[in-house]
Amino acid sequence: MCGIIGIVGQRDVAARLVDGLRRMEYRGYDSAGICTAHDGQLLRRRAEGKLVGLVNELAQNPASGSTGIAHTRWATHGAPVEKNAHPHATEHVALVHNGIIENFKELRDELRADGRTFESETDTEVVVHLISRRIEQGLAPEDAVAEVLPRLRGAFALAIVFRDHPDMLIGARLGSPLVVGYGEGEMYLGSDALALAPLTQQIAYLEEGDWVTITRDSATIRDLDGNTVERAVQESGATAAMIEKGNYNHFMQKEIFEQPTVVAQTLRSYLRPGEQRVALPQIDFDISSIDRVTIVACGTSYYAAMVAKYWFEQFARVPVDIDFASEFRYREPVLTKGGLALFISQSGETADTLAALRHCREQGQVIAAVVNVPTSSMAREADLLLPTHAGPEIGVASTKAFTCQLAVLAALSAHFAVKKGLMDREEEAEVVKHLLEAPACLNAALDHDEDIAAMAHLIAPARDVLYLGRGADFPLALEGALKLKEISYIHAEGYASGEMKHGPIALIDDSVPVIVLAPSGPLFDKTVSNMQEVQARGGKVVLISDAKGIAQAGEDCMAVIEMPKVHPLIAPLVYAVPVQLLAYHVAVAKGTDVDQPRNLAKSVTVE
Ligand code: HGA
Repeated sequence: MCGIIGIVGQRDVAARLVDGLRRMEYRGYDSAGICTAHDGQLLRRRAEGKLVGLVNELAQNPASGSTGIAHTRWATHGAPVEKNAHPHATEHVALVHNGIIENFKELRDELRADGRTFESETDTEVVVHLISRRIEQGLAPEDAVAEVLPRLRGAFALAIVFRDHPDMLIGARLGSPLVVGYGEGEMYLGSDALALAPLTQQIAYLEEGDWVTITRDSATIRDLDGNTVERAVQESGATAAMIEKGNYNHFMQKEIFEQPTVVAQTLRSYLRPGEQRVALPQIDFDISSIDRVTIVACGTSYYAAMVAKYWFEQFARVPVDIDFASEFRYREPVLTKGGLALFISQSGETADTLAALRHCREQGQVIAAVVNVPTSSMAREADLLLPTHAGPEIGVASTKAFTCQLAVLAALSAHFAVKKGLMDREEEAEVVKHLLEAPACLNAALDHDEDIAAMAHLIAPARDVLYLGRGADFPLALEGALKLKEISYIHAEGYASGEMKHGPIALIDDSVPVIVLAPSGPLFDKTVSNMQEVQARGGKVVLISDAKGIAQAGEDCMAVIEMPKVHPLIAPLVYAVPVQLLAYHVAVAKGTDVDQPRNLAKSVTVE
């Protein structure tokens, strides 16, 4: 959320700053802005709404200057209007911010009492005034920043430009991500390596509390205590091509179709097909001694956690608690020493999940992280890093990250069971066999894209939609409902199918489509009974099942979507495809902005 970029360059930087914002627009699109230092002035250009507004503004009012900062915003404090757009500036200083300054009210009162006036409703603007006040009193930029940073509570990544020092920028991070990019006679700051991909591959990841001064040819990094520190410069491997749509209409569509490839890619790191074994990265703790697992996540990752609970308990017979990260820390969870705390996050930067991770670390938990960005904060802070290899996910609605998370979690639960002596070689070989079938089954599910597109018009006019599932497919019902809400703005709910009669069935009438996820298998008959209870009350059902299930129960349905016959272990991966495609095609039918849905942004770096 909120994307930041800064360049100390050799020539005008405005075009490259905007280009960087384009690669980060998925992080927020409430407004965009840039500020350059040029000829003894700060040149600031901002526009409300998507990046195109800023592009138009710059066409009218170009901004020269070889040093500058830029921002794409997801508003937390203050409406998404131009006056709240970053950069925020005084005559001397301008800055961009990702995060929330929690004590901004008391700082603002102090600054107002000192005669300073505010232009915006943001929390961010206090930071620019605090720094500017010290600069106006004669402090050098670094001294001013060093004095102000300890006064800020909350989370921030900052990039700061100074009118009278046009050859430098200062960056700082606490809680929100920031990287330093090393170029040829140029230096960069960015929210992530992808933002800097066409500029440089040489990246240093700032640690919590670090702040940095960059010039054209140097980066001086200091830690919280002001000591100069070294942070390793690494090859990022990020390329601009990773974030292109190719022949697809939307990133979300591209990412749905990438799933067979990226799930196979992910499984390659967790399975040894030749030996029919599950193989995890080196674990330097005794996994068999873990007697309790706590999984913490948000959004789609939380639904992956719900599926994992079924697997962990079924295979490894270990009790699993799952929590929304935003609730976890505040309910005083009981964590017995030596338990495993597992965090799931696409970006590895999700603020609530990261805070929960640190809380668990303090409580003596062993920390594991399933993340898609192996250089992220969670990846760096975990004892056991379990990366997904989904590649950059740009569509705001998560798709391929989810199925890759499931692939990792299935392998982890089997590994756990093997280590606990609860899964023998034969059973392990079976798990490996079924997981290896997943990419082909995902492909077979994708073959139904056109059928799903053709029936999307049945759902598009609905005001409410229900999704039902049982067992490990129940979380898929929740995920299906979330996908539909996120991108088509149709109200949707997921329920465990057996729960319908305890309340939600009261909602049923012929205007509420009910999507039933029911692979044939041990739970099929029970789910079909719940489906018939819906139909008996005039409910219109879309049945997602395999050929056998459809033959048995598809007759009175409004529509059916046929999936390949799959083993129950991989059903949650495969059934993710039709719910993703259904949400996608309904959104397209409704004409909403699939990749940049209203009010949302990716990589949720604020609490
Ligand atoms: N609090 C600032 C920055 C918001 C942000 O980082 N969102 O992810 C604002 O509201 O402008």
